[in-house]
Amino acid sequence: MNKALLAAMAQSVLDGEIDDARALAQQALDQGVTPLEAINHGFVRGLDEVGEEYACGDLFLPDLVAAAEAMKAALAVLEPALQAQGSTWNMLGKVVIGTIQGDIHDIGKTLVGTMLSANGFQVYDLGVNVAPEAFAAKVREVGADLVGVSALLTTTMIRQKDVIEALEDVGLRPGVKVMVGGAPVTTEWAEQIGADGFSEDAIGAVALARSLVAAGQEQR
Ligand code: B1M
Repeated sequence: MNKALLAAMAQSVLDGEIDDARALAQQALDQGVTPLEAINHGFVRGLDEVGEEYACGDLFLPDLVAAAEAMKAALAVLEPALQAQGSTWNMLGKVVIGTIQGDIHDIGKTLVGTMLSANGFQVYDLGVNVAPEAFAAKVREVGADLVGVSALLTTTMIRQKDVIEALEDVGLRPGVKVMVGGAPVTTEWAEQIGADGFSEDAIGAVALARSLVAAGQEQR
């Protein structure tokens, strides 16, 4: 793996340099670096550092915004390649995914959605700031097998529970499985709120989605 290239990717996010991030993403693809390597070992490291410096008070909100814009520029180049790497199309199940109400972080959620889609799931991405009732309505509309609820804030993860309640209120549980994720979310939290599973990253989310959907289909 090209360490200098990966370090430059992280730095482009840290500096909020959109053009650099885009060019480095393309350079990675040209050099045969896989999109996931570039994301996880390059660009995300920059975001993590921004997050740490923000928490210490060394960086401020505009820095977070600039870093996110650089990250998105890189993802715009890498996501089509990620999609193209997916296995041959085989509809494994329907997934409704979104970031919970009150939360506008969408980079991780979108990555999870892209990976699910690349691996054969039909994905309905509701975006960010999604009300629990909107998750339930979409599940009913499309006949989804699985709901994925992302949360990046300790103040919003508590609302993941409301999605489960919204599904129960309209009689869609336990037929529809619920997967939760996002930086503050843990296995213990998932168990506490009655979710069916938690994954800490996008690759794990694909494996989890496969097993949850298969279990749901067996139960029917
Ligand atoms: Co925000 N922010 N932010 N922010 N931000 C964090 C989360 C924070 C940890 C930074 C910090 O203080 N160190 C902190 C949260 C503290 C806490 O609650 N404990 C924080 C804060 C405080 C805030 C604001 C409140 C700041 C303010 O306004 N004062 C504000 C909140 C706005 C709101 O949502 N209401 C805010 C705003 C923003 C921006 C808009 C500027 C921007 C987001 C832009 C965007 O998403 N379009 C932003 C960013 C960029 C971050 C950090 C730096 C990076 C997040 C990110 O995209 N990571 C973040 C610090 C950090 O996490 N290092 C931070 C990369 C991404 C690939 O990882 O999202 O974790 P992640 O997703 C992973 C896994 O978690 C998992 O898979 C993904 C891929 O591996 N995963 C799932 C995610 N969802 C999943 C769903 C699944 C399964 C797995 O199943 C359904």
